[in-house]
Amino acid sequence: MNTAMTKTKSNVKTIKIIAIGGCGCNLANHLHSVLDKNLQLLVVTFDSQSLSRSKVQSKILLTCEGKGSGGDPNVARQTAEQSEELKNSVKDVDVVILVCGLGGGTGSGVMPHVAEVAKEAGATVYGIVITPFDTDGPVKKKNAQEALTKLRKYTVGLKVIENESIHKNVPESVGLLGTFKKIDEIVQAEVERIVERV
Ligand SMILES: Nc1nc2c(ncn2[C@@H]2O[C@H](COP(=O)(O)OP(=O)(O)OP(=O)(O)O)[C@@H](O)[C@H]2O)c(=O)[nH]1
Ligand SMILES: [Mg+2]
Repeated sequence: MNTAMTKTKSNVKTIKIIAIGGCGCNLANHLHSVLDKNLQLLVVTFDSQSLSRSKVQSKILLTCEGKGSGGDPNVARQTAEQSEELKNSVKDVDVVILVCGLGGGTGSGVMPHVAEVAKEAGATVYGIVITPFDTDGPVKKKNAQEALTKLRKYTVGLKVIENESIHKNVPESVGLLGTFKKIDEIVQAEVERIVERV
């Protein structure tokens, strides 16, 4: 291999987008349909139905004695910590972009763990997160806040998109689906911005 080729190869960064939990799976379906097919996309969740419906090819199913997280970030995190598949998924990746909705068990528990492991493995880690609606209640809000605090330690950039404020700013006629569509587009733009920059 000549020097020019070596140089070119070493400049190419491997980028992996990892979408976690129910919201992550939904966002990943949108990203799959719009992003450059060369970008690696992985979905991680406890819900086998969401995974089998997902158009994304790389999938990791987390299992905790056949149950889900029960909405508990600690249960989700402990399950994720035992997954060799998840640990291996961030090896030899230069840039990891993590995407999820915070507030439930899976996203709030698993994303900080993956961020930590990816950083330890040498990756530059970005996060894109959706925060709960007011109607999701105080437990989900607390889960989200705690996850955000952890994520700030492991990410070089953390984009926080608030379901509540986006919902307030879209016309009432578009409803919840319109809000989710708008958020899909914001997440897409953020991924594209990161990919362009690295
Ligand atoms: N914008 C948007 N927000 C979503 C979507 N699905 C869920 N959410 C929000 O994301 C947050 C987390 O929800 P989920 O992703 O369903 O939760 P999870 O991470 O799967 O956690 P558990 O199911 O409790 O293990 C909630 O606060 C929801 O309001 C979606 O498709 N789009
Ligand atoms: Mg879920």
